[in-house]
Amino acid sequence: MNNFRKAKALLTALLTSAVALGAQIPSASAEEYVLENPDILTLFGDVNFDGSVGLADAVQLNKFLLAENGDLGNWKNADIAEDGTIDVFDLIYLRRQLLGEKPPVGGTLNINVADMMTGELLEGADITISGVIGQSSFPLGSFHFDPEDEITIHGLPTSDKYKYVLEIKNLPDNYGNRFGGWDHSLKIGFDEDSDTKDVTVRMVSDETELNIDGGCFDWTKGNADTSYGLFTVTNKDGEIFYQNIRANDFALPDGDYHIDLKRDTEYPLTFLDLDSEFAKYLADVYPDETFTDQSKGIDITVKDGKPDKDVFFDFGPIDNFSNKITINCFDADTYELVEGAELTVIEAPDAYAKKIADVVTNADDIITIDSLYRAGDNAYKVIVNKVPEGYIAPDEVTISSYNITNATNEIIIPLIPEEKAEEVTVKVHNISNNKEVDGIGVKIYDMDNNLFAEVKSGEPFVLTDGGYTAEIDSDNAAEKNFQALSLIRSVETFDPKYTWWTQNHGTSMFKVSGGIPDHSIDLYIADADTTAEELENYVKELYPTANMD
Ligand SMILES: [Ca+2]
Ligand SMILES: [Ca+2]
Repeated sequence: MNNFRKAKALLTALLTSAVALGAQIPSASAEEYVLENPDILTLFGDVNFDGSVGLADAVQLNKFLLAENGDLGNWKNADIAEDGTIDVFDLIYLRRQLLGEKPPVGGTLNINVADMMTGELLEGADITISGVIGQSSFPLGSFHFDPEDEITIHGLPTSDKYKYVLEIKNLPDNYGNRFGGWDHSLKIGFDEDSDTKDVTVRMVSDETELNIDGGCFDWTKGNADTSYGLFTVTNKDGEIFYQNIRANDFALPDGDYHIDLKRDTEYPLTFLDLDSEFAKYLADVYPDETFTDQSKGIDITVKDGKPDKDVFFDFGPIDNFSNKITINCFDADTYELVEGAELTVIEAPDAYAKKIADVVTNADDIITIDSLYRAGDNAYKVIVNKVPEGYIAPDEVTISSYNITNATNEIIIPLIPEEKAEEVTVKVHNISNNKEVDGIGVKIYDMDNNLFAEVKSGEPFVLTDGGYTAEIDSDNAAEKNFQALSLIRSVETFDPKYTWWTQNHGTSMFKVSGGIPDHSIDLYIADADTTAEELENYVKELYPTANMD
């Protein structure tokens, strides 16, 4: 039991997780792991369990049979005739095999390394090969690929319990960068009816044009995403061209291919089901798109370097999932619902901008709109067409939602009684001379970071209650030969002790409550040619307690 050679265990788990992350497989050292259960067939004839079959194996088997040495490195490997006992017939076969009189028992793996596009065999790759059974793995050796002499391994178990992992350790010249699109490994097994497996590792050179557009398409958000899964690409004979490539653009030579997608996302999404409610919704909002059943993958033909279609897998929400929005339109002073505000709800205002409802608010209920399928940034916009007399309201409110999860997204429209409203003015100061500069573009963002309004410094405007960030439009400032500065003061105390300052992005946070801002909104610029040293002096002069860290 003590002379069992060390082997790797748990490599399967390691490979799986690394592949899922699209990460480079670490070069697992065979010495790091010990195969706890040695009663696993790894290589027919490898009696002493050193990873290869040779004369030493016959010697050890002979000693065992003569009872000179009671140990076998791996008795399963020694049972070449596969009859459950170790006897002289196993030794006879092994001897004849070593003399070339008998073919090796078990399967044969032939490995080539070739360019993806030309099929030309490549020199310079080192490949480490491991066998995997269950959660354990065992090394079969490292090989340098030579185009004159493909890598061949005999004596392998061929049952479907056994898989073989090829890890590419060194890359041929000019195949360094693109190989990152690969998973750095291939996991293969023998076909049921054959004890020979030919594998070509196909590599994409740095210069290869990625001629296939691919990815996943999230139709709830209307955008492509590469993080939702991994492609497996095979040709019509089942040969692997890519085993686990991040769903993105890739390269293929002319031919017929099948592409499957392995889901690799935590998002509550599913492949588009053509019979779902969501599919009917898509047909309505994207009338020019055609959708096909992709549940069994996508077939493409590449001819003259061009595919007959793109490879995008369509995703939608899980069946019976949708979102709803509620619209809460209330008096900012009394918090009571306001009757008679006229609103229009627009879906996907930045994309297909579909009007989904015209509503008039009432004093009894919050408005609810359900069965909504749009997610992402600015999924919905409510345009405030008209409010009862005496109220000031925002022109529109947008809402973003993360995913379609039967969530309720609340749209809040506070109406400010005119007599309660105080006008808000953003002041922009030139720190070089401490004078206010009017007419500088300022963007007002709400707490969800949606652009709420664009104003000019010095010009009064009205804001509904809520938290906001005012930010200098730095392009506009630059056009006027200024640079925007950030002077962030302690938010908790609003003490005029500025904690740090930086160039390029002048921002200030403030809150509006009952139509009244909680503090004056001051932003800072400097003349464009002001040096960093000058700036520091200006800040120290104005604010001696400023912390420059
Ligand atoms: Ca051996
Ligand atoms: Ca036997």
